[in-house]
Amino acid sequence: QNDEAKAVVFSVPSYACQRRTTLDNHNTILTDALSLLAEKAELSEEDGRGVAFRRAAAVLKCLPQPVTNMMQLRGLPCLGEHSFRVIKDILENGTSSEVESTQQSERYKALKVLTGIFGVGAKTADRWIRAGIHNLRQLQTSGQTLNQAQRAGLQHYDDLNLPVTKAEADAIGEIVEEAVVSVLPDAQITLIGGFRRGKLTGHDVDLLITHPDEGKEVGLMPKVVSWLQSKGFLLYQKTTINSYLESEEGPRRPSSNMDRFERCFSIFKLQKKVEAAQPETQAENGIQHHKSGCRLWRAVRVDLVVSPISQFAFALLGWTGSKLFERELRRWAGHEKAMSLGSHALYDNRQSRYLRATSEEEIFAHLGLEYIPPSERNA
Ligand code: 8DG
Ligand code: MN
Ligand code: MN
Repeated sequence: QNDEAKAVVFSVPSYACQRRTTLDNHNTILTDALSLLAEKAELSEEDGRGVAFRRAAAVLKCLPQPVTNMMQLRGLPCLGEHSFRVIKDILENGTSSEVESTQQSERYKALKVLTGIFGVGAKTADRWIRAGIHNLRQLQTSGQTLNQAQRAGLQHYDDLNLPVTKAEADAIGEIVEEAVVSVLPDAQITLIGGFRRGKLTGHDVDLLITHPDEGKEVGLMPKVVSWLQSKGFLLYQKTTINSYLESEEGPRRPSSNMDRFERCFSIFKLQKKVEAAQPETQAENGIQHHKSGCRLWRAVRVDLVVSPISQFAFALLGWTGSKLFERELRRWAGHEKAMSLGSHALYDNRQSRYLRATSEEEIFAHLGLEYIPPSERNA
């Protein structure tokens, strides 16, 4: 057939960690649709279905050109019947009826608004919806009790749903660096998460802290948090202390996704860069107002993690993402290599021992994978 002869056929390995996925996505119309269906599944706690759509979207993200013909999908991995149907719908009609009806559904809209509150997951949102709560106004007048995270999330709702820019991430990085170095000189901080993969915006700022001397990093997080708090940089924080070293049995096989680092989930108060053209004015009541009437700061979600240097490479790899890339790395390790990969260590089940690594390159080598740099982990 003529169509078939013209169609470019792609060849793609089946694990996302075997592929190079840059931010240069040639199939955003298709991947946005599949990602929305993945999100709908995740919000409905259908995780298996969610992963299936994420995997399908990831395959299309790494293709070198736009898909124009269903024939081009022959031989591609991870595309199930459902994903095929969605793609076909878009190629033939320019839009997917399932995506359209999802976007118009009251339940989906409510789930999006409510889980857009920091500290609110799918379970809580579902409970509220069943209580007739579909928006923020209804939540505020409902008398539902909110925990501290959710109260902060509601208070800073607009700011936290505004993308964080790279410039803002760098500004936060400098503040955290000042805090860290003032309580522990020679400590090192690294920007991780989406910004390390080259994204220009993100939903938060992720930072990894370590120290070249093993053990020096113990107890660092509470000190950093106190410093930040004393300078008024924190609108909210929740710190969890490392239980990995403290566990009585000593280091064990890392359980897939569990994290035992010192961590801090926080909301920063970030001073905005004031444009020279808009000088501050002094109002009669003595309160400083900005000429334009807008606030001089914004709230930003920040995740801090502290790792001992011996686990740094694993933490770096585990926190750089993307989430699907991480999931696929662990699946590859388990299914193809009989190894357990976590953000602390890599365990070889056949040799019954941990495999050491001081760089991400070494971890990929242990796993028998070609090295994929952060900018190509955007699966
Ligand atoms: P974004 O913020 O721009 O939306 O994207 P991102 O930076 O890729 O996403 P993220 O939600 O900030 O997550 C960054 C990485 O951190 C991602 O690979 C997943 C990983 N991560 C968590 N929570 C945990 C956790 O509890 N343990 C471990 N090991 N990793 C985690 O988000
Ligand atoms: Mn992030
Ligand atoms: Mn994060």
